[in-house]
Amino acid sequence: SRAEDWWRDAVIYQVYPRSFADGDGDGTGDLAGVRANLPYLAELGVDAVWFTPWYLSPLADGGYDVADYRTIHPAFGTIGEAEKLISEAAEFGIKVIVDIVPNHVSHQHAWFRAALSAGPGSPERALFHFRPGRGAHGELPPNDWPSQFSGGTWTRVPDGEWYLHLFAPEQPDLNWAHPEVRREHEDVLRFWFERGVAGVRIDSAALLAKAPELPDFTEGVDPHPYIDQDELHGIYRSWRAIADEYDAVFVGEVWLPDAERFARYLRPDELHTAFNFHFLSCPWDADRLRRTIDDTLAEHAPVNAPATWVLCNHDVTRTVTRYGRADTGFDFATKAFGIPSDLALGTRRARAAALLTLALPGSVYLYQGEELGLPEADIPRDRIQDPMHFRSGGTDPGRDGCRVPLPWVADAPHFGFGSRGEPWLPGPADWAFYAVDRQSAAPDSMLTLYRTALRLRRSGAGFGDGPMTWLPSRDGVLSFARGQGLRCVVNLSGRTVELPAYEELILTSGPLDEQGGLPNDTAVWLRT
Ligand code: TEU
Repeated sequence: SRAEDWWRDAVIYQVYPRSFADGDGDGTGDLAGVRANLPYLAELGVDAVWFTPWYLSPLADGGYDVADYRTIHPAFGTIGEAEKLISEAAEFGIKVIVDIVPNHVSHQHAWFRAALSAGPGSPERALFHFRPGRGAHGELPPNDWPSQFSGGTWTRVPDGEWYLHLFAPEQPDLNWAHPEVRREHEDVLRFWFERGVAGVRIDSAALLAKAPELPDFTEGVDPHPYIDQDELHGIYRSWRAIADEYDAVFVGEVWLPDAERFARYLRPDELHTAFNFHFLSCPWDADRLRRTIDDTLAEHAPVNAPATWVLCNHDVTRTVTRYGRADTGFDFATKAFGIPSDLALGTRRARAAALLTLALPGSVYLYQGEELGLPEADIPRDRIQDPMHFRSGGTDPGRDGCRVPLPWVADAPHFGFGSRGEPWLPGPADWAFYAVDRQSAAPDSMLTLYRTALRLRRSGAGFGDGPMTWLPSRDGVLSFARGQGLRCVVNLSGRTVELPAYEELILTSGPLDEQGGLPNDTAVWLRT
């Protein structure tokens, strides 16, 4: 592959700026905190950093409610500081990816405020989906669309009209049939490409276009009125032309169960890559993992797009907690309080999963704290901030448990996060064990495992993009070969298994037994 195709086998680290590091001590993570820790990211060995939204926002949905794309949230920093960060990161060989949320804006965005005051029938309202209600007095929502969060998708304004929001009411959906919406987003892309970003993550990428009449949704409706509309491809083709001018890449949050429909976005004139959510939601089971890996590679091969491997992000239960549960798969619908998890078991599996994902062909996304093996945190109910919690009527804990401040220093207030007072979201009091300084010094820590694995991967050892071949193995064991005699073996069989003959033992996720056998829930990298 061409040298500039860095993204085909990149390891990309997701920063949730609010919780990464608090540089100015005000309780909220910020760009100063990221800049101060660029050496940490460089030592970890990542190729790029993806920042979840860092723009001006009332933070009704953690910044996925953008009030102005050309302003950094003042709690995080300034545009000047973002520019500095981008160039300082480049000095460490780290690229920057920003997050664009084209489906909706904040209700505080200038466009929506203007639409509210301009009233029904105005050109300002045409940028959104405003409609009269149904029922004798317009008291019923204009259609029956289900929300991506719990609760309805329509909110009524004082003059009687309703507006559409697939997510929270603070996130009005834009009307992508409007040329001004397209023009503005093309400008926003250029704004960030001009500032040196190497790529853009596209939020909710398959949701922006809506069937023009906003027809009712009924179970099994085909085509779906707002997922995966054909118009999207024209939008992304015009975006791609802009990205190509700057050699920038896209990663789409394209959550589609159908492999063929998914692959239609991954084209030389559309998106370079998209997140692989099948892998993220796959249970810890050898057959299921193998099938998911095969399906993923099969759907990417015809379009020559690299696969992406994701175990975790800011929306889902932390990996070690999920893998320590009886049900290790991830289902958006079954989040609840108090699901028991065996963290020792989950950690063992997460370590094995790290070696598995980093050995697969394609790019890998790491979510901040994954390299520390952080579990999902319990947030006291009165401190929960995620709208998903409130919109579920309080039954769903929401996503804050994976968004707490990172622990940096074991023996410092708030584990060295940097806040002088209380951080915006409380972290567990017993996380000294997970702190970066403790883990840096410990040869058997999760951080050391990630640092070692990423260094090996970067050294051109033979992992990254390129073919993989499954090797014969016992039931419950995943064994595959990569270039240069590399082999990855993952044992999920429930008992210790013998390793195949090898020349060099490169890395193990846990100690082998006395006879050199591979214990259950561990993985190795070998050279044969
Ligand atoms: O998520 C889109 C999406 O489909 C998720 O809402 C998912 O269904 C949900 O988070 C279940 O956990 C993106 C962002 O990643 C998410 O943080 C935002 O809340 C959402 O868009 C709205 O912008």
